[in-house]
Amino acid sequence: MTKPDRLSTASAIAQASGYSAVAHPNVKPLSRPEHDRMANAIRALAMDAVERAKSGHPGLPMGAADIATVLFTRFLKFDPADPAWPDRDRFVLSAGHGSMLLYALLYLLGYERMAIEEIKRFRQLGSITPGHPEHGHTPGVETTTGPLGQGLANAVGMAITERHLAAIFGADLVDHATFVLASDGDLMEGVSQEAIALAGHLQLNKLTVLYDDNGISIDGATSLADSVDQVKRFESAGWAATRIDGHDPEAIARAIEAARHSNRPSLIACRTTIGFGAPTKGGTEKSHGSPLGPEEIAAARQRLGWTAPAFEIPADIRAQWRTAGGRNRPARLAWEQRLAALDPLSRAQFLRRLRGEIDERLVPAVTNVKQTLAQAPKDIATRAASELALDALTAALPEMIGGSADLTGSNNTRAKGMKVLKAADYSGTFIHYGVREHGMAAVMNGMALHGGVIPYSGTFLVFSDYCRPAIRLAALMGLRVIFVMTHDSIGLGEDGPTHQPIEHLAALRAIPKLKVFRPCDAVETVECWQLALQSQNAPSVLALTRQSVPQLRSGFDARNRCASGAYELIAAEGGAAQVSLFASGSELSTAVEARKLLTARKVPARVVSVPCFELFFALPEAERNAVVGAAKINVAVEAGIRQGWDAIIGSAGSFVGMSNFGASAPHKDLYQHFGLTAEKVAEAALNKL
Ligand SMILES: Cc1ncc(C[n+]2csc(CCOP(=O)(O)OP(=O)(O)O)c2C)c(N)n1
Repeated sequence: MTKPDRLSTASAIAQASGYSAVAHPNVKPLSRPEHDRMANAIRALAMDAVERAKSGHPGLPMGAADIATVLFTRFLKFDPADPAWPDRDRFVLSAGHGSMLLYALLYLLGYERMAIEEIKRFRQLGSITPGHPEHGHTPGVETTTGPLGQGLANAVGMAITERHLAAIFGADLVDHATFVLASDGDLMEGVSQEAIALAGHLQLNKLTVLYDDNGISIDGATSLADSVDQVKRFESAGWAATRIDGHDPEAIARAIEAARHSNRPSLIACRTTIGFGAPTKGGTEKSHGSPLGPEEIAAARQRLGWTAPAFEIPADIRAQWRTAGGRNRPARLAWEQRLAALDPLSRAQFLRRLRGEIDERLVPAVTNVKQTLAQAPKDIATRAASELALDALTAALPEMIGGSADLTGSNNTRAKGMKVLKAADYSGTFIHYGVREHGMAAVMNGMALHGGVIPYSGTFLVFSDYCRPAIRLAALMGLRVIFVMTHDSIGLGEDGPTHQPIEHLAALRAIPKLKVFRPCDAVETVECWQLALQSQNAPSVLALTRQSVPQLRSGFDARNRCASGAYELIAAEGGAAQVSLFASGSELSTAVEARKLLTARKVPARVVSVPCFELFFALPEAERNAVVGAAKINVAVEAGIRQGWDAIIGSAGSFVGMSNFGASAPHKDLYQHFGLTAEKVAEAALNKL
């Protein structure tokens, strides 16, 4: 489907309107021809890089070039000399497939590492220009985008964090905006609704979504599958929303200027032509995700009046882009002076938080809780133990921002004295995310990316499936986000099989880098919290019980025994162990009971607690072997599926667990019914003797 009307409307507006810039400090108004040439530099680089790579998405960069040019040359606050400047505005390209837009901008603006060679190596191994933008890989890229919708939700997390830190440290240090470029696909994804609703509710007025409203996706016109009025949709969620011609620089500037002064988050739906400038493929899905081809590129160059050879930017245009890139340097230097003038304590605290360094108060806080538990053991649910831990940890670490997807009382994630973060008071540290697990997880990624806070949240473990795309991205980006996931097995009881996790532990353990903790009692819960907080470059899940469990760790041990992922909890009695019993979480006590039965039968057995596979598998082989031990028989028990356990118990080991969905009943009946009992565990061992 072609959209010649849009193409010609845009060019007509372009020719007719003298470009009168909106007044803005630091910015010299551009003439319309100057603007066009700067935008065309983006278009040319996108066409050339995709062509050379023989893959990629030229349509979005070409269509959104005018929006990006206005935003980056006149509004966005950043300094290529310091891509990590904490008070920079954040720009999120939520439509990550349009990565060449971002790479072209970084090159043109003078980000040192984005040399033209990197543009030429678009999508090649070892380049900093991968197919979709990757945070931590390319300076200037704020977040990893590609799975549509995630970037928009990340941006909401960034905007929340900005408001929160401004409330804590003041506007002299924290005063920046967050901009998102989102596509049709971003807005079709469900996660966008969760994020938009939360942003509207929290009145995040420094958040602006620039919607690349080109009416085209991969299958063709979006009208094939969508008839949402996005402006009304955003308005109903509490946003200011407007529709403009996305090829009219003046209209773009006016809309951004209005957004800057809005008391609500802003949507600017920018009507654009995908592949703007490409004579036959522009306006159609043909320009979305494949090289345009030499002929179309030559014709597009002619149409755009672009005469420079591939990958070459005329010196005057380059100079204009570089001037735009350097224009915020005075603002950055002034910010650095304000930081230097701050009292030393506040400055140290601010910088420590931004570096993500855990305060030294963490370890004493953990030790304190462990000492209390040693003196007065507690047979409580691990979710309740987590609350105990959080009371101590959040008091010690003000950077912890908690929350729950409408299960606060069930997840026990709101610690004593935590104020709620809300539109009227952003200084709070607890977020009611509403029933929005996916949005919550993606928002937390944005918070961690922003820096200065450690986000954690709560939901039921079974709903980890609803968070999974964002958890995966947290792992891919190496972010410290912490997911408290309670009701971690059939042990939750009467809510039944819809709420009982079965395959979830295995599925989460399958995500590279993610640490899945399943502590067995109150002491392990505190230790796992410590490890999750110290895991600066990886996310963690804490799988916690609804039901009470006995405290198996008695006495005080200063070591964090969970740090090795698995350890011998109880040695064999009456000779060398013939049986090793392995378990995690609530099934540890089952293993301990089974050991008693075996010992009574004169079968020496040991019990190994396995709170975290990932940490265990990271141990050197000799240490792993020592923990696994040399008993003839290995038995593992976990109220989940077997998958993954063979790496510990071997394929000859026995597994007592679940192989099908659970049922609705009191939890003790379910453990009996599904055979998750000490008798069955002992029997599994005896059968092999
Ligand atoms: C979650 C997710 N689903 C599917 C895709 C594959 N995909 C990439 S772009 C796209 C849609 C393209 O349409 P639009 O968002 O309007 O981008 P444009 O065509 O304007 O570049 C799809 C389905 C994806 N990247 N993420």
